[in-house]
Amino acid sequence: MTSSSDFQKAIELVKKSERVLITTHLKPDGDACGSIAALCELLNSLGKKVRPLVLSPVPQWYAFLFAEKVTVLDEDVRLEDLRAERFDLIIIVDTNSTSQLPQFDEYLKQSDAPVLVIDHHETSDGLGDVELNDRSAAAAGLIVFELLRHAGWAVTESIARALFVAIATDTGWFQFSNTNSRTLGACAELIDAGARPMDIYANLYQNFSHARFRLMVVMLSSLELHLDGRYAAMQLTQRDFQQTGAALGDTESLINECHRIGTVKASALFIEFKDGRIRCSLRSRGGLDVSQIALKFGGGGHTMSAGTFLPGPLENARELVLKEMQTRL
Ligand SMILES: [Mn+2]
Repeated sequence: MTSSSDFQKAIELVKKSERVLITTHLKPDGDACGSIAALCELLNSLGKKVRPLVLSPVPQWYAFLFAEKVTVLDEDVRLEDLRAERFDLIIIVDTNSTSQLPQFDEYLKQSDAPVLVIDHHETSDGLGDVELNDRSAAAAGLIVFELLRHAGWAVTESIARALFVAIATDTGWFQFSNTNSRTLGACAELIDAGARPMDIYANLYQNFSHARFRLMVVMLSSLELHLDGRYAAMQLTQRDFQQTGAALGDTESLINECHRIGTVKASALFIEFKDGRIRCSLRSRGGLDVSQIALKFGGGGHTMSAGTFLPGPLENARELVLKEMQTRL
């Protein structure tokens, strides 16, 4: 849990700021998008100028959280433009790792604005002047919610919806072990504040494009089971993206599908990037700490959900992870 004095420091930082830049990790997920959307609305209501920034595009199924398209670094804005805007507060949500902030870490080094980090990951590079680091929080959005409660700032209907998305997605719609009374208690309050779970569920999970569904079918047909069915490996090549018409962001959470197989304790999804690197996402049912495997290759994450980059080609990356699974599972 975050200490009262840390909340107080964060509140002071926010209160004295005027121009705030908010960002998050590469490949923003529901927690990242929900937390940014909630903080933007909050800061606007407090009379601040807010600039949300993502390092790769917001997936289309989180677009409903934002009134306007969120600025993407390098696509819509360059680092030089950001420097010219002279922010007096930088907020980083859902990560505290330079490896998750490509290019933006350069900007951070040259900026003298104070940094507020709101994060719940195990790995930390200590990027913040003030940090709300709470590893027991199910989502960064839960810490944002507790910050608002602590400060007495209003939880409006759209803030409630955004924070519900953050918590619901980071708990796998309340399936993971981080679903507890603290998580559900916060969600109950968010529902009272206007979040509508049925609408949110439809927006998040019944909203596939046909291209994304085709990509899922291709991914599922690549499935291989190893170690008596305990380890499931799947892959997606650049060709798969071209043939299905899907984008990289369309892969989010698809890996979880193979955990419907009863024997599967851990899984990996290998995605071939344009530059030849392989992005490996890892999941476990909890018996194996997959963040240890990710860490070994320079990545990070949580016990049940982690990721890393691996050298290509695909077969090489798959072999590296299979060896790890053989010794650990
Ligand atoms: Mn998160």
